[in-house]
Amino acid sequence: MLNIAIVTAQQSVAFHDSENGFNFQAYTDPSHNVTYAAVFPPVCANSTEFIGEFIVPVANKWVGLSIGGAMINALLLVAWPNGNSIVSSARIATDYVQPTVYAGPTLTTLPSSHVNATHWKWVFRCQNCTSWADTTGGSLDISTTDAWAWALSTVAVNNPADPASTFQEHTDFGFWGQNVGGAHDSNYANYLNGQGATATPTPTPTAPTTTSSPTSTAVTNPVGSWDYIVVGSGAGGLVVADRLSEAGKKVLVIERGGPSVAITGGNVVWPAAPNSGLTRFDVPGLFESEFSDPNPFWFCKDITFFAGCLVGGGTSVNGGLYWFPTTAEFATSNGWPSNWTNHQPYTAKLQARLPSTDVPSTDGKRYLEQPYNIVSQLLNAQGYGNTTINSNSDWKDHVYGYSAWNFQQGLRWGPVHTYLQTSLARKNFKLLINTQVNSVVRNGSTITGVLTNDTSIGPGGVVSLNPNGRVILSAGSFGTPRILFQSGIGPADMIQAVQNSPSASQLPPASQFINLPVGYNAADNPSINLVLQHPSIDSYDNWNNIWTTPRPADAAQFVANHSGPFAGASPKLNFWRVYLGPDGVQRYLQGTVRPGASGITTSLAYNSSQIFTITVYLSTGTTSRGRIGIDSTLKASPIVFPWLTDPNDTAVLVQGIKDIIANLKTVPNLQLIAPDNVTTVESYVANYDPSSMCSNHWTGSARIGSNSSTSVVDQNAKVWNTNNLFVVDASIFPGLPVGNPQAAIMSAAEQAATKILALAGGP
Ligand code: 6FA
Repeated sequence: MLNIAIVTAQQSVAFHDSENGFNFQAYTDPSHNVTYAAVFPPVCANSTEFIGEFIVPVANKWVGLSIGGAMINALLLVAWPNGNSIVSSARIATDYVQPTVYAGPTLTTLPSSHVNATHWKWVFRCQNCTSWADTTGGSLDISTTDAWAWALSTVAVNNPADPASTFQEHTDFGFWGQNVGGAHDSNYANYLNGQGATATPTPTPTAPTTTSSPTSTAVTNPVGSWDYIVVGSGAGGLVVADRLSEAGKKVLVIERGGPSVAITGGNVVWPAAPNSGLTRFDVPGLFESEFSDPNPFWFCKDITFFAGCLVGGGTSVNGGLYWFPTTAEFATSNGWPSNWTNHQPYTAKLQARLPSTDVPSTDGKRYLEQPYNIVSQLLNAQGYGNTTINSNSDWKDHVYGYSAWNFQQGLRWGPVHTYLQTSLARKNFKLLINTQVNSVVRNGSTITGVLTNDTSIGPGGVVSLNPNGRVILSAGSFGTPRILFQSGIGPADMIQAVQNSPSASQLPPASQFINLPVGYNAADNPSINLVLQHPSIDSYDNWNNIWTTPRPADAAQFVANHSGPFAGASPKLNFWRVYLGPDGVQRYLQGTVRPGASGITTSLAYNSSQIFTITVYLSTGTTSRGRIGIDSTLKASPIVFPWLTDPNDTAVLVQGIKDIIANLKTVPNLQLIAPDNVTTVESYVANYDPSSMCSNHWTGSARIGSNSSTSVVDQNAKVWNTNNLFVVDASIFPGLPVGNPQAAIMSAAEQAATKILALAGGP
């Protein structure tokens, strides 16, 4: 018997197919009991495909799906059984007549498809399926809930063996809302390899509703009770936890993920260096390999964008770019309260613990620097100066330099090798891994502990605070809002989503809900890739196969002494320029240059071994904002995309790109590949898939501010209307940093630790 989600509303819901292990958004039409399901790759994967599934009672002889929500001028997929196999085709109709076969998409039937006595099931990969070209053309908005339509017939097609078969008009049809925005899954590549997820993404409630008093859960708790519980071991969490434990406080860090770099017990060893103990996360040059692996367990599976779910959080998976913050990014004009603008002492503390380098290889040499040489010629002619990026942080106008990282000794270093190590050396500090915090336990405005998914660590999975203790959420821009929502803190529609989820029973009584704008003000740097070609470039095989079959000499060099191309990540040069937008607001344009490219759309021929990419970002001053939320499976996603929602941002980005490529012809043999020579910058930006503008630099979803209607935390990073709940991570940032944000987040965490320790009433 098939495990079919029974859906009665005209809206898709999360559906785990226990036969193949795929997690879908699915709709079951109640009159024919046909299920239509779809799952998409992570949004940032810049993909145009999805996996679909039809589960069909045999009475229905053919079934069709319109991902445009109508019969005409939309991509139609139609399938039927033929013996024990499924026959399918993509179609298009420009009128209410027989749809014709449409050549654009590539349909591949996946192995879990079958036909049996009661049902036929078609599981398929649909490539080149998010837009279509007919008389009008159309596309799917992958960020939201789209109108989809089904059609079916109880009359068989005329020639079942022929994918192009004609058939009679459908005997029934209908419509529903397909939640595409919530259907992006970081497990997608696994699904293509036939590996399903072992469970639904829905967190299993593990404890009863609890609004217990501070003393009721503390007695027998095996992990004890704590002065401070820090949730999340990323950029914010590790820094704040170290400073609190340094001050003698008893500190527990709870991290949902497992080990990362070798020093944390990570054992995903690079196949090219099997005896080295070096993991994927230790070797800086393996960064690009994270995005093509079929089993990226390091990315959170319940967030539709890339986010690190392992010890170190984003700092264990990121590109390592590391820029000490500017005065402008902590300015009141960027939304910070005035008591936060003096970031320098905290940045100095960070710098002392975690210095930067722009020569990461231990032999003191730079590698793969050809794109630096090309782009520096362009920028010099545009009046740019050259600097050591972190030697003069405030110089961020008409300036470029070698990429700076927080790598040391040729390895990924970050807060895991520094702050975490000093913390672990203290008896008053503990790191609990593979443990997820679902919510905080509270009596009204007083937090008494956290509710985890591990009942072995305390009664009902609860870990308690000591008297006057405090909880600090450092679970990141998606993770922190989700914990707040599950704790009854946030806008009504998000708490409603929790009420509709399996975690509903864990919410406090409605009388204790705290209405705050959690999830609003979300930001991420809009970014656009330019791809160029020059004969001097080594594209490094576009970073393909570096995990399985790296260039042998380079792998051997790295293993020998942590030197060579693998001692650095892919970026080679970064640049900045300030622009005044049409609205009079100052915005920073930032660029990152790296050998190689991926996902190129161009009409020009090119040599893939000679290409490089300039990614152009908007940073501090960007005014576009989105919203982060959850659905009833508690999956987190940007429910409103944050890129270029303000045309003033678009205008600056367009101008910035035009300026960068203005003098291309001054560098002999330099050629722009994407956009190609028939595409204007305006149309390149206008037609750029918004989801591909993602930079993984999310901020703002629990922003700091001066009142509880426009912000989530106060000037001490304490959640409004609570007594002892704090947020210290990227989510408190009111405006975007000047680019890659990890140094700014760690500086802010240094500052937050000082403020929290100084705040009266604590443990
Ligand atoms: N930032 C940079 O500055 N330079 C870069 O080169 C750079 N590159 C990337 C990048 O290539 C990728 C793919 C990603 C995902 C991010 C990049 N970033 C870069 C951004 C940077 O890493 C993030 O901005 C930064 O790490 C954010 O710091 P936060 O402290 O706000 O959050 P984290 O994601 O680091 O940590 C959250 C932790 O909480 C994770 O370990 C997570 O597993 C844990 N967590 C979440 N929910 C939890 C729960 N319910 N219970 C327990 N733990 C939880």
